[in-house]
Amino acid sequence: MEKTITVEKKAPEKHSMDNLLRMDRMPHIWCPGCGIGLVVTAFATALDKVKISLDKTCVVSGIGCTGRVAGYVKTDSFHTTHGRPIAFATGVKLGNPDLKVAVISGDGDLIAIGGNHFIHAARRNVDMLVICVTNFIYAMTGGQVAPTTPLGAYATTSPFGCVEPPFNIPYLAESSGAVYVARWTVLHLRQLTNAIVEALNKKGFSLIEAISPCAMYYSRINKLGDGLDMMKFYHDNTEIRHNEDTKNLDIGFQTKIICGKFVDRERPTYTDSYNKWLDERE
Ligand SMILES: Cc1ncc(C[n+]2csc(CCOP(=O)(O)OP(=O)(O)O)c2C)c(N)n1
Repeated sequence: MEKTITVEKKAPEKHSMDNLLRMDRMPHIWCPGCGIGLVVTAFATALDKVKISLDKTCVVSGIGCTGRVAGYVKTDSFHTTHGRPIAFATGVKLGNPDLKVAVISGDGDLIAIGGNHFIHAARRNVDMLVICVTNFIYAMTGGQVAPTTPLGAYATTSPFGCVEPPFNIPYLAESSGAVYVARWTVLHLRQLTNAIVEALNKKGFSLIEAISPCAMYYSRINKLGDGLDMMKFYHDNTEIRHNEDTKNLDIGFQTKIICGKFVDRERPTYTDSYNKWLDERE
């Protein structure tokens, strides 16, 4: 007699972040050992903790590996042009001030081509959270030198080592007017998540720098091993110094990385100042 085998069809397992991430877009594009996924985890966990309605949240990214984040979060989101996420985010915030606006993008996108938008949004204190994923290189386009590449580090466009001094991003943010400034590596997932929670609860321009391995380009050309080796490096070479003067936060090639919360202050936001000005004219 012929045997009939019945296979029970199992419903696909629900992921714990199903309500926060667009699972239909998985698998994501990031390379093994890349840290951007950890930033997304920290951001999604923070969103869950602050209990802001996803309908009231908007994520904006530029172009680059990090720029892909906007496609994976289950909020309204914009994957904008290279260097312009802060300009788009400013428009979103002014168009609908009730929205919580977060920009998640790369160091090249935000600080090189988008550097002007960064300093002016901080100066105006536009109410938004900017998470800058610093991997020290232009990753998506093949490892060109970035405005964060440490002195002496190799990149495809600096085959003899980078001769340009890199930006100290927390110092740039503070001097431009940011009200909240912190830096964590992706190894510090809990602290990074807590910083995002704090910044989401804050009014004004907040900057969180997330130091993240690029195991494909930065590590390979500089012979730093794989993603795990970079995480071990963070483990052994980071120092937490809350309230450190941001002038002291330069990052050299494979030197100590100082993490912590450096700035937490109040200033009127752009919309506050604008509304006040309008009220006074009426
Ligand atoms: C106007 C414009 N110039 C250049 C590019 C090419 N480009 C795409 S991504 C990128 C660099 C991305 O680097 P970064 O922002 O550091 O992000 P990562 O890929 O490292 O996450 C560049 C130069 C582009 N898409 N548009």
